[in-house]
This record gives sequence, structure tokens and C-alpha cells, in this order.
Amino acid sequence: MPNTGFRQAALHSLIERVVKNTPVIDIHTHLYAPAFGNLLLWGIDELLVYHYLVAEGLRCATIPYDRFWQLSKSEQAEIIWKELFQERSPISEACRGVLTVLHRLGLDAKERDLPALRDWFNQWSPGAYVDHCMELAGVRTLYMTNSPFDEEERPIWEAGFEPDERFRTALRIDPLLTDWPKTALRLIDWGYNVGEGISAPTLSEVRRFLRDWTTRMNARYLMVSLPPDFRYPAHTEAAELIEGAVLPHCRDHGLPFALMLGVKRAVNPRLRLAGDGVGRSDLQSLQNLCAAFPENKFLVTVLSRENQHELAVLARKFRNLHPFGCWWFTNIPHLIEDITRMRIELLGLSFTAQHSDARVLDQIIYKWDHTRQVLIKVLYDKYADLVASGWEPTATEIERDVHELLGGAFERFCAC
Ligand code: RAT
Ligand code: ZN
Repeated sequence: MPNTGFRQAALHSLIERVVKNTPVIDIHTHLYAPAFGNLLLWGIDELLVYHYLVAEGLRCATIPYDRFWQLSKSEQAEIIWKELFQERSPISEACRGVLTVLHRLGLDAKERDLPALRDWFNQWSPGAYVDHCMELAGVRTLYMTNSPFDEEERPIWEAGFEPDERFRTALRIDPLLTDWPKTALRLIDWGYNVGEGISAPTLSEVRRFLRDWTTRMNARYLMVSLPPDFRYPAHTEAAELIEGAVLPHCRDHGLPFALMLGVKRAVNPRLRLAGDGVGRSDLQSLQNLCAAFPENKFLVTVLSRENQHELAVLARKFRNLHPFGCWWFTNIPHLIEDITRMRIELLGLSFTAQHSDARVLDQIIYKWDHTRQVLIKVLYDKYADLVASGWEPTATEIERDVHELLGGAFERFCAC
């Protein structure tokens, strides 16, 4: 057919335009609205000391871990810059991310001039910089990770502030489920009458705590990350708290519960935040939860590559399960491509393709840029397959579908 090449090019540029222009709902980040002051991180030094880069930089550097942590942030950034950008090419995904950010901001990283980069960032005010980054990244709304257990964050909530509609809240409850004995003492301090064991009165007080913080934060979902050895059902505090407090609370408020499965915390504690690892989770436990609680909604991402296929198959079986994102160690182009292709082939459009997990504001630029590049490739193949089967997707249909993958399906799942 003479015009096949032309039609393929037209399809490709249509998909490219749609994917680049569709605004994103970033459903999981570690960013904060400007009202949170210093908790909102941004700028070149923060980009360089991102824990993804620290883990890579300290593989190359010879400085003892403890000495590294004693340095100021800018000294740490200089070590990472030297090790990963000057002494070898910045070829890893996390390093490439820094370059994409600088490039999209209009800065010339190839000058290799760290002081000049710092000067550029110093001209910005946080408010204006948030607008700039969100616009460049094409992010419409983003979800923060909000923890009442965080000593810096809690007082800000208690004091109150003017909400920023673009920054939504997710109530993060890891310490409640992963370290009950210590958390029980904190709840007692805050006026909740809980006991050491998981009894009915304790569960009801935990529900009161969850209610108070859901209301205070206007939380849109609850969230936890769990280690590979998490099991449900089980005679563990985590399983009993989930069943007796978290899930009933979510049902009462119509909120999803987000499970991030497969993180092994502090595999190397000397690396601090950079020291967490991965392990394969038991998705039978997730199946048990989805089956036992059809009135609950589960947003789920898994850290282990080996769990990805099982998660997608499970989502075919349970409409109360919504897979999302390529999390952390899977947020690298070749796995994003693999996982997204597989999810589309098994689930169509009923999942959320990505979340940024950005900890530093500027990172939304590269995380979304890189994901969009992969999505264009995958979607082009998928729509070209449809064309080859005699189906012609319209531009409006492709726009609708991409919106679905970049937040639309998530909103529908939360609302239903
Ligand atoms: O991706 C990350 O930055 C990790 O450190 C974790 O924060 C992870 O995303 C999580 O939310 O537990
Ligand atoms: Zn995260």
C-alpha cells in the first residue's frame, strides 16, 4: 500500500501530540505545597542528593558513609556531582533525570559548572517555581504523602494553612502497621486510649485517630508500604489493624487503601534513606484482601519485577483492585516499557500507568518526560496493531484513552 508509511507517521505524530499534551494527575509523590515551607525540596543540590543518586554515588566514592552524612548538603551534592557527572558519564536513569531537568529548564549542563547552576536556581521563589515546574511537566494535580507521624509535618497540620487545590493529600500510616508497639505509645501521648494488644476498644480508638486525621487532612486515600513478608490473614498486628481499623475506616469514608508492596527497609542502614531494598511479595495475601473485602478499594503497586505479572492478572479478577505506577526500582525505561505493555495487553486502560514518586519538585519534569517517551512508543505499537486489524481510532478516542492512563482511571476508581 503506497500510503502506509504516511499513515504510520501520522498516527505516530498524533499519539506523540496527545501523550505530550495530556495533563497528568500524579497520584503519588513526596512533594509538599509551598505552605509547608522547607519541606518542599527543589533546586540543584536537592536533585543531586536525591537518595536514588546517593546510592549510586556512594558506590563510586571512597568516603566512609558516616563522614558523608556529616557533610553539609552542598558538600554532599559536590561529591555526587564529581563522582557521577565528572568522573564518569551520567548514564543511569537517575543521573539522566538530572540532565533532563536542567535541559528542560533551559540550562546548559554540559558546561559542567555547578556554581552557575546554583546561581540560576537561587533566583526563584518557591511559589513561582512550583508553577513553572508543574507547567513544564504537564502535571495538573499531585498527591502528597502526608504523615501524622512525621515530626516536621504534624505541627503544620495542627496549626492549619490555606490549602492549595493542586496539592491533594494521602494519609500515610506506615508506623501504625509496621511498628505497633512504639506507635501505640505515641497514640496514647496524643490522647487515644489504645492498649498494647489489638483489642476491640483499641481498634475503635485507632479508627478515631484515622477519622481525625482523614478529616484534618481532607485525605483522598490511605496508604502504606509493606515488606515482602506481609501476610493476610495472619495473627499479626498489621493484619489485625488492617482488618479491624483501616479497612472499616476506608469503607466508612469511601476511600481507597493504597498498598505499596515489596520494600525491604534498611537493607543497609548506613545508607539511610538510600539503604532500602526489594523483595518479592506474597500476592496471595493481596488476593485474600481483595476477595474478603469487596466493598474496599485497593490501589496497588509492587516493587519487585517478579510480582508485576501476577498483579496484572489479579486485577483482571478483582474490580476493587487498581494497579498503579512503576515504583522506584522499576521506574526505569526498560521496565516501564515492559510493565506498561503487559498491563495494556492484560487490562486495556483500567490502570494508572505511572506516578512520579518525586521527592524534589523539579523531578516531576524528568519523571513525566521519560514516562511519556515510553508511553508514546508503547501506544504507537498498540494502536498500529489495531489499525492492522481494521480498526481506526479517532483523535478524540486516543485523547480519551491517554487521559484514562494518566489519571482518569484513577479518578473513576476513587469515585465509584
Ligand atoms: O521512591 C522513593 O523515594 C522511596 O524512598 C519511597 O519513598 C517509596 O516511594 C515510598 O513511598 O515508600
Ligand atoms: Zn513513595
